[in-house]
Amino acid sequence: MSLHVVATAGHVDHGKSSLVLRLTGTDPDRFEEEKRRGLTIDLGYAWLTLPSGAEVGFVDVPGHERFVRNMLAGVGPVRMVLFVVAADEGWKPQSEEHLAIIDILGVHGAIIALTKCDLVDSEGLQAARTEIAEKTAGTALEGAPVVVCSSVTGDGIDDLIAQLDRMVASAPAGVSEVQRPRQFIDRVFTIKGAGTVVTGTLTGGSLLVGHDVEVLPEGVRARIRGLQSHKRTLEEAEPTSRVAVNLSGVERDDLGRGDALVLPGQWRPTSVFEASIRPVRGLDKPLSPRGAYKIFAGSAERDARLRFYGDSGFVRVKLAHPLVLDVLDRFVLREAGRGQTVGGGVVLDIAPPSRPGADAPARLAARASESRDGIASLLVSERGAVPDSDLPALTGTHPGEVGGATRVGDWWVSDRMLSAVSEAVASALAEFHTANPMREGTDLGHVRTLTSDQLTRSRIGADPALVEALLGRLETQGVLVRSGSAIRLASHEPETGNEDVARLLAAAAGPTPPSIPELRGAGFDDSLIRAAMDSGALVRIGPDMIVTAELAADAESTLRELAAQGTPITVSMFRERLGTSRKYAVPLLEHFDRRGITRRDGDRRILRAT
Ligand SMILES: Nc1nc2c(ncn2[C@@H]2O[C@H](COP(=O)(O)OP(=O)(O)OP(=O)(O)O)[C@@H](O)[C@H]2O)c(=O)[nH]1
Ligand SMILES: [Mg+2]
Repeated sequence: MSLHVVATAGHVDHGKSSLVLRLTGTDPDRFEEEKRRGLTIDLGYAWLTLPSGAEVGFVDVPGHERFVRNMLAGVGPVRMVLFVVAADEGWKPQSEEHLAIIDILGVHGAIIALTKCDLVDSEGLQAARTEIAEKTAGTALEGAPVVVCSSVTGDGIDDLIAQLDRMVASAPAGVSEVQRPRQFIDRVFTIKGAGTVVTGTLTGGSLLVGHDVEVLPEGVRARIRGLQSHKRTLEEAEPTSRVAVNLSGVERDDLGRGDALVLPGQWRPTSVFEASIRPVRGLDKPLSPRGAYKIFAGSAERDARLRFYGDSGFVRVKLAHPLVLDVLDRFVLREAGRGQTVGGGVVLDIAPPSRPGADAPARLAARASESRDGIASLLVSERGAVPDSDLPALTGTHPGEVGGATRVGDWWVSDRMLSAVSEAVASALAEFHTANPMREGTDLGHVRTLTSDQLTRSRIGADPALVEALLGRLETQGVLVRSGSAIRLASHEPETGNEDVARLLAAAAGPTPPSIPELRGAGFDDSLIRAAMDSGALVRIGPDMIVTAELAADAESTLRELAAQGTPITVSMFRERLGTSRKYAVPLLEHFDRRGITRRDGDRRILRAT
C-alpha cells in the first residue's frame, strides 16, 4: 500500500482545518480551546484513503503567527504540502511566511487550495489566482496546481482529491538507500494499559514490532510493543507515514517533541554542524553573525549560534542542545528576538572538524555539489580514514565501495593517506637499515609508533586496530617483512658479518654463557649482539642475559622430557638435567613462562597445552 503524509500551510483562518475536515471527516482541531476559539493552536491529524487506494495522513498546522513553531514542527519532517489561500482575503503575512518556510524546506509535491470560493465572485477569484501566481513565482510552489474549492459547499473537493492522488503518485519513495528509519516525535502520551505512545512522521526506513529502538538525543532505550498507522494495528510501519508507536521500557516524561526515534547505532546526535545557508526572500537586512537564532529541523527546535565562513554562504551552527540530523536535511532559521523567519539551509556535515580551517568553504562547496552517494567518498578524503560502521550516521549511506579509498580492516582509508603511511614507514625503515646494516630490522613497536604519529598528525586518532591493519596491508603487499619482534623492508638483506657472528656465537655457547656486558667487554659490539638477537641466533632471557638458540632449544626439550616422564619440573631438577646453574635455570624458566610454554604453580612448572 502506498502511504503518504501531507502538511497543510497558510494564513490564519483561511480554512486549512475545515478543508481537512471536509476531506477526511475528522476535525483536526482536537482541543476544546481550539474548537471554542475556531483557531488551530497545535498540530492536528487526520487521514484519507484516495480513490487510487493510496492513503494520505494529514498534519494540520496552525496559521496564527504566534504558533509558527508548531507549524514548523508539523511541516519539518513532511515533504508534501496542501497550501491554503482564502479567496476572499488573498495573500496575507503568514501566507508569505509559510511559503518562505516551505521554500527553504523544499517539497516533493504541492497543491494550492484556493478555498472559500463561495465568498467571492468570478472576478474576485481571478484576482486571487493572479496574486497567487505572482507570489509563488520563483519559489517551491511555482507551477503547483491551484484548485478552486469550498469546504462549505463542497465545490472543487473532488478535484482536490484527484490532485492529491496525482501528487502522491509522483512522490519519491520514502526509503533511503540504507534502511535507516527516523521518526521525529511530535506527540507523547500515555494510554491506560498500553503505556507510552509517541506519534510522528516516519521517514527513511521501516519500524517493526519487537524492534529495540533508541530515542535521541537522550539515548533512552526502549522496545516497540505496538504500531499503528491511521488507527490500524501493524506489525511493520513503512515510510513515509504517520505512525503511533507504543514503547515499553520508557516513561512519558523521558520523551518530548523534537526527539527522534531511531534504531540503535544508526544516528548520532550533533551539537555542531556545518551547512549552506540563505536568507528568505525580501529580508530587510542581512543575516547577522551575532544574532541569537532558533533552528527548526524535523519536529525539533533549538537555540543556536551561527559562525559565518565569510560570505561563502556556508556556516557553522552551534546548538544549545544536540539534534538528530542527517546530511542533506533542511532546516529553518528564525531570529530568537523578533521571532521572524529569516532564512534556512541544508545540513552538509553533522560531525565537522573541531576547527574549520581555511579550507572550510571549499570543503563545504564540494559537499554541496555532491549527491548523497558522493558524500562518503568526500568524507573519507577529508578525514583520511573513517570506520566503515560510521558511514551510515555520517553520510546516510553504507556503500560497498568508496571512491578514492580502500578498505583496510574495519576502516576506509583514503588513497592519499595510504601512500603517506607507506612512504613514512618505508623511508624510516630505509634510514634504519642504512644505519644498522647488520641488524635484521627495527623493533615492531617503533614502526607502530611511527604509523600512529602519522595518523595523529592527520587528526585521525591512532586506533591500534587501524595501525595493525595498515601494517598488515603493507606486509601482504610485500613491502614489509616481520620476523619475531623485528620488522624490515622486504628489500633489505641484513649483512651477516659471518666471521664476527661465528665468533660471537662461539663465545656465547655452552650452558653458562657470558652476560651481555661481558660480551661487550670481550670486544663484541652492540650492533653485532643486537643483530644476533634479531636473527634469533641469541635469545635474551633477562635484562643482561642471553643464551644461544641451541641452548634455548635444549632447555625446551628438557622441559618436555621431564613432563613426559611425569617428573615434577622444579628449578633444581631442570638445572640438573640441563647441566647449568641456578643463575641460568631461573631466568630460562621465566622466559618460558612469558612465552606461555610453562606456568608456575608453587615451586613447580606446569607445561601448558599447546
Ligand atoms: N464560507 C466559507 N467559510 C469557510 C470555508 N472554509 C472555512 N471557513 C470558515 O473560516 C473560518 C476558519 O476556518 P478554519 O478551517 O478554522 O481555518 P484555519 O486555516 O484552520 O485556521 P487556523 O488553523 O487558526 O490557522 C471558520 O469559521 C470556517 O467555518 C469555506 O470554504 N467557505
Ligand atoms: Mg486550523
